[in-house]
Amino acid sequence: MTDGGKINPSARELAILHELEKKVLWLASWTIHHANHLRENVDGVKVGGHQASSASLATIMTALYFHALRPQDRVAVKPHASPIYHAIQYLLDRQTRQKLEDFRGYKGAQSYPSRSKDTDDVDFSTGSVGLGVAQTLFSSLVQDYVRAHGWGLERPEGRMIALVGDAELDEGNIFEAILEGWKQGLRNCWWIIDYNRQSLDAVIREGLWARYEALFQAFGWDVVILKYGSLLQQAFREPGGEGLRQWIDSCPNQLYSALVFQGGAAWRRRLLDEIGDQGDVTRLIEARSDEELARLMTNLAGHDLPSLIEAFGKIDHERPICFICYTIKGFGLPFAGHKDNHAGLMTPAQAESLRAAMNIRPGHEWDKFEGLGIAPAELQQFLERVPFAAGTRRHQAARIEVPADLPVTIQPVMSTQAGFGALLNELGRGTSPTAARIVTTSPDVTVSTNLGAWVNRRGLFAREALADTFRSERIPSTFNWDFSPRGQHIELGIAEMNLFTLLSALGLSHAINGERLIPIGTLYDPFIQRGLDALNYACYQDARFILAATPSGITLAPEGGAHQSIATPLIGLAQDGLAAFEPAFVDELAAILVFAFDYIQRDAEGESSERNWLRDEIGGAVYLRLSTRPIEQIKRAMTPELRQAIVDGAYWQRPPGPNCQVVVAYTGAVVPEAIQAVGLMAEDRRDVGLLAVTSADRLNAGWTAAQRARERGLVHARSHIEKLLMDVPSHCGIVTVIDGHPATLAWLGAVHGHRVRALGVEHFGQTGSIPDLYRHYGIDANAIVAAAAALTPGRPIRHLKALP
Ligand SMILES: Cc1ncc(C[n+]2csc(CCOP(=O)(O)OP(=O)(O)O)c2C)c(N)n1
Ligand SMILES: [Mg+2]
Repeated sequence: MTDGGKINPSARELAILHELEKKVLWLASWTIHHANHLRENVDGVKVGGHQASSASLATIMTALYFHALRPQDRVAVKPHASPIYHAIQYLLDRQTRQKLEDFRGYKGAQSYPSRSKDTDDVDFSTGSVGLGVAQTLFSSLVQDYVRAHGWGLERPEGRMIALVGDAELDEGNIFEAILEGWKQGLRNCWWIIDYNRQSLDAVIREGLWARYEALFQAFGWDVVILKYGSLLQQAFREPGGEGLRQWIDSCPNQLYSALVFQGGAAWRRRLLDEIGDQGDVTRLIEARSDEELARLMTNLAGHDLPSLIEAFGKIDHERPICFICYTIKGFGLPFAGHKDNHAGLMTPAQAESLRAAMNIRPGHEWDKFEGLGIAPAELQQFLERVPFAAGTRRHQAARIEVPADLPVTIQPVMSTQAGFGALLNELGRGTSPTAARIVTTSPDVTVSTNLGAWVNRRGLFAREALADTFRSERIPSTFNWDFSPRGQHIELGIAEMNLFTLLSALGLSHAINGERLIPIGTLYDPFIQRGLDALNYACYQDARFILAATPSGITLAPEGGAHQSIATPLIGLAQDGLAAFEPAFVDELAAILVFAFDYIQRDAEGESSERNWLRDEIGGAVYLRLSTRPIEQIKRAMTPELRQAIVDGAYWQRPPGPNCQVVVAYTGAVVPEAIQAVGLMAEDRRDVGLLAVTSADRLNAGWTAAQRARERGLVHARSHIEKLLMDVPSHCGIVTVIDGHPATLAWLGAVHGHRVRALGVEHFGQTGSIPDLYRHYGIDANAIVAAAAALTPGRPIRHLKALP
């Protein structure tokens, strides 16, 4: 049986679908028109890009949502088709009239479908073109992962569907995803290309469809080209029809678009000019009025419900499919086909003529069944039985029990990256629920980010088992590279965009598959920027994952500037939905990881905690910025207070005395320099304090939130950093130091008005040893001492010159 919907709906069902198609186009157009012309528009900003672009998908989305889709299917809708999506949800009683009226306004339906901000069950957010498309592919892989592990088998398998703008395919991340999909045996994924041959600026290149066809086929996809609607197909069967077909096939995109815009009389002139034969072809043309001719010539399959329904219904396999659907941008609207129509808006007069054509009485624009030729009761009954709308779509998944502590043997000298590997190795050894739900992934840097030991224990994931030939041939190798459906590591090719899109899919599994995963992705810290938009996208969708980025900063000194990261701490600070940590010691990392396992599972609505003013109950994703630099570890007991302070973002490694003149605040791998500098200053500056900052991000967020709370009248609100710095005398200076951009910690001075000198890295590194580079960029002990000397009055600090 096919599950793409019945191929042949009854004539009555088809008639209803035709009415809904009209209604969807009307509601979407009115929503946009309303936002532009009718709602008070204080800033004068007009809606761009929605009207023509939405019309292009009205028929395809009608065929899908009201007929072909099932509740288990998940869809990424092309960004500018948002009004169509919201209109469909409105008809299905899942969207309110108020939100349509407020489209693009405060708390209204979102301009681009948003999983986190819209209330009408958006499956995947879109907006930054290309990302939602790739998201469907990775969501299919995650569905396979979940099922291969024996979870969620009681639920039917869904299809992951993307409605793709043709110009979206210019985005490279889509091609990275296609290649990865092929490697991973992609199934159950449909990409429906809205082939309107227009982008934002222009009409697209001729013959792109042929490149797409070859490309998708090369990666194992089925390609279905939907070009002619049923009216055109009938006309081709008439005498002279073949001549018409040949003319259409060789007509340049630009000309076709221009004729669509000009209408019936222009079609007639052009066709008669070019293929008129005083015989069959001429008769075929002349048998139609201008209006009929325009209707015929714009009857592309993407606007033809019977063709679409048949094509979707016919699919009886699970291989990935690319449908190339010919459409007309702005179909059914006055500027259909015009190359400048991307931001085209209907004038009030045009809206009135559309209203007349749709039989909508003034004052009844939002009525669901206004102007339709079928009785409301019958339409309502149909809508109530729409398969897509039956059943739960957004799932819940129970919390996975997480350990209270992570035992690990800490070597006397160890890097945080090695500590991360050791912690996962320990987890991999056990049988805890956490270990069972962890899924790791990495873009070809599994071994070099220390995931090797974990992968050796838990294996690689593939739907088909594949043994490691080196192992079966008994060739010694440190790593066991066996693939199986039970494996818990997804090895990706080198594409950070894919890493983040996969993390986004894994991190939404609880809601999409009803099965919670604990995703951990590793990559080199500098390459976060390579996939940054996808990371931002994952966070915007509220996906939950742990990111271990290592190595970081110029600590990877001999590798040179191309492998060093400067800006990532600021990304950690600024990225919404991502709690960033940069531990210096392995025991701190263990405490943070315990927190992270829980934090990524939280989803309570709630007020900020009065302890740290962070929105901790809401949860989010976690970013760990780690390092390969071996650091002498401190032997200490992990008390509950210390654990809490590490998670809150900072603690005193050496508390400042009452007469403190200098505080050194450090983050991460520069801890030896900070400790050394404090030791050197001890004789010449009183009561020097050493502040360990484990999360500039959380400290900063808590501080901002506490200030806001005070401004709203909660006078007692105090953030963690305010409490920590409370007793530091006002004459004291703070030297901050990080292997990353100095702005990350520079704000610490503003908390209580202390003078600050912020040390860090601002320029591309070069090759060298760590001491070379730390000296060069002024983040070594000498530089810290010099900064402290300049910042605080007192006698010259004696060791300053003595340092190498
Ligand atoms: C990453 C990114 N770059 C640029 C844009 C701006 N933009 C929005 S839509 C669009 C063109 C879309 O053309 P197409 O995908 O063919 O959709 P159509 O409007 O034709 O349906 C562009 C450039 C964006 N949204 N995202
Ligand atoms: Mg287009």
